[in-house]
Amino acid sequence: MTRGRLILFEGLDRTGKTTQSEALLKYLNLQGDQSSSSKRCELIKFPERSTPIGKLINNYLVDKSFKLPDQSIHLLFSSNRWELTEQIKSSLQKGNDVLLDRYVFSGIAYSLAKDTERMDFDWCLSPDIGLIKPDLTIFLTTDSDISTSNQINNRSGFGAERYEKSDFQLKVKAKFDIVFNYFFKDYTKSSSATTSNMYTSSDGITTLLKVNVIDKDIP
Ligand code: 2DT
Repeated sequence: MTRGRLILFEGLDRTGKTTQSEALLKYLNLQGDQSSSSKRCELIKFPERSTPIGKLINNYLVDKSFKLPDQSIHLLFSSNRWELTEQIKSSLQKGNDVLLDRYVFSGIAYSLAKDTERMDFDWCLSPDIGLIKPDLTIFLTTDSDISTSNQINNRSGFGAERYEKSDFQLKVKAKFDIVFNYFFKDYTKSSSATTSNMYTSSDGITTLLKVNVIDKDIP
């Protein structure tokens, strides 16, 4: 049996990762039904908040008075990915496709954006070393010409959780560039917006889609 595909949606908050991954999930599952195979596609959203570690992460995100060192929360996010690794592998081995909403790249970009002393790129990557690598990564971002701060900020519900502040999001955007330049050979070339890789959602936010096959392995 051929192994299923691991497809990752990455990006800043409110750029449509959840909308797009759910749409693809629906599409792939409909296709599965038509081909009378028993293959199913599943979607895993990181952080996966229902696990023991996920519950801790959720507390940290929703309760801004919940204090944890930056290093500890970084390791918890990575640990949460490890918690799900056997499940992901077993689904792929059954031939099922697995879609991910955030993964290693969010882990590195959000932690780097905190500018914590001695938490550099290598430090941030190291707990994720050995995780299964995605076959395809779809990165959703806002075009650099767009004033992301106001657009993202005006989206409904934005601001309720930790990290949902426009100045922090701008820092994360810059760190995602560093992360993607490291992992994807053609990242810079694919970064300019054309009508074919942009879409505008119902609330008028323009998102830029960058589709990349990972170049360097997560070591
Ligand atoms: P959602 O809004 O997508 O639920 O994410 N985050 C996520 C990290 O800082 N490190 C990670 O490894 C992951 C997966 C991004 C909640 C927040 O958690 C951040 C936003």
